[in-house]
Amino acid sequence: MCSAEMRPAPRNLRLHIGLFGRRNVGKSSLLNALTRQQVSIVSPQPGTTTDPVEKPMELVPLGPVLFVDTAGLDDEGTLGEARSGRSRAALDRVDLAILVAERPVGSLRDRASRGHEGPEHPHRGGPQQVRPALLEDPA
Ligand SMILES: Nc1nc2c(ncn2[C@@H]2O[C@H](COP(=O)(O)OP(=O)(O)OP(=O)(O)O)[C@@H](O)[C@H]2O)c(=O)[nH]1
Ligand SMILES: [Mg+2]
Repeated sequence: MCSAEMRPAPRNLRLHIGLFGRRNVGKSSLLNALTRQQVSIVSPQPGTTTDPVEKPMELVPLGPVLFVDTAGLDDEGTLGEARSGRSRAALDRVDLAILVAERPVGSLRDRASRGHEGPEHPHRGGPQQVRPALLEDPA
């Protein structure tokens, strides 16, 4: 039998952290990197995430959190507007919103690191390493 200390924190006691942004900017990839799990489906197809995806985690040193991955705020059409409406509703609910955005193509940093050649990825400055430092074991 679990002691009281072993029970997961109730949902309403967790810090709710939402990931928001346009379609295909890497919201789900960031969630998977932060949790080091395949929580959300990632694909090059814009509009892959539809309903909000929730993942409870113990985040050092914050404690119990609930990550919320969302559909793109720029989704279009009847279904797309329903999806982005759910994202906006999630934006109203969360305690902390992380805006995920693309690095502008041709930024000074890209140009410096690529010898003024264009980026390999049409929308981004190339692969970037996401370091989930907060999830590291305290040492
Ligand atoms: N080059 C590069 N590609 C990335 C990066 N992050 C994500 N991707 C790629 O971008 C595409 C979209 O990634 P997702 O994580 O599904 O993006 P999303 O914002 O969740 O997309 P939707 O759910 O459609 O709104 C995938 O092909 C990823 O592999 C990055 O930092 N650099
Ligand atoms: Mg997604």
